Amino acid sequence: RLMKPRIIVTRRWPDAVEHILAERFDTTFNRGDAPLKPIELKAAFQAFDAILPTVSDSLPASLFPESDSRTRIIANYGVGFSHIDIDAARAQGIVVTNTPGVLTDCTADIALSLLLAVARRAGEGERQLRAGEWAGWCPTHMIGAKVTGKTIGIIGMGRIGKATAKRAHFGFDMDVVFYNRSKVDDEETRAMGARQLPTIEDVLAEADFVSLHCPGGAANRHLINAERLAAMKPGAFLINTARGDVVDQAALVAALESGKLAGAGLDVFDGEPVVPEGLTRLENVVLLPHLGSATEETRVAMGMKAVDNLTAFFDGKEVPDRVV
Ligand code: 8YV
Repeated sequence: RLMKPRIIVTRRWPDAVEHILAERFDTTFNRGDAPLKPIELKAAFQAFDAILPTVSDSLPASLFPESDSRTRIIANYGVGFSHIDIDAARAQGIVVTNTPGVLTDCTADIALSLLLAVARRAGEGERQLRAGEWAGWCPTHMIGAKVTGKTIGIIGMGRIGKATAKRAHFGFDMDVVFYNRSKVDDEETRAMGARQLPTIEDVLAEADFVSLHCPGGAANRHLINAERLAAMKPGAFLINTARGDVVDQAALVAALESGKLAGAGLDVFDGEPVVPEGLTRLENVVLLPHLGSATEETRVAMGMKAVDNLTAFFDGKEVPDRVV
């Protein structure tokens, strides 16, 4: 190539990856603390050959150009891409890539962290201690729910669902039941100590902990609604490290307030970074600011995947993690 492709990086990436991007491409970095505004993203389609967005850059159809997009590839930093209208991308012949695989372990670790923290009241206990309100050890102080030996129900048995199932089964001796749109290989299911059930309701009926690992977006919007929350076992817990829109948050608050659910552990929210007051005022929830993939190793590996996708694309080679 004669000219380096012009690309825009919408948020601050790990230094190691930014260096490589700056070397290989004519790179514009957003140095502000805030995400780009919709109008800036819209303009980016005319000014850049590639856009490298994150989950905080919503790209609905309305931001895509009607024709003559300069942008030919959107290399998403993250595995989930429900913030990008892929039909609009397809219509414009824009390639979309993601970063699968490299964040599986860390996201499953956060799912287990949330599960343990909410069951054993870790957040609540820490708040009490820091507030100087701990009255001392007592046999009946801050009693939580035992995790070991309980049943976890996984909704969406992809890479992260499987990694979560294995941790739960081998680490905490949990029974694993799951729902997945397609059939998971029997041998693989057995190896995880798991059972695939035909419907989401079947999973909800058995699970002490329900952990969500399906994609977000229109197809799964409010998959966990008031009706399904009512179908969960009394005193069960909900864990969400997938996408906020999979859960009807208002219905979740109601189920937590009524005591139907014992608690929830949430890493993702509908309309991030806004978290409704209905959730923040509750004691029986553990709330994290979307930390699933937030480790040095994983964030660098995610960036390197995006670099590989862009490099392959501009070299005219097969693009490894193409979703559109
Ligand atoms: C990222 C995620 O932090 O990969 C995903 O789908 O949710 C997280 O790993 C986020 O998407 C960054 O864009």
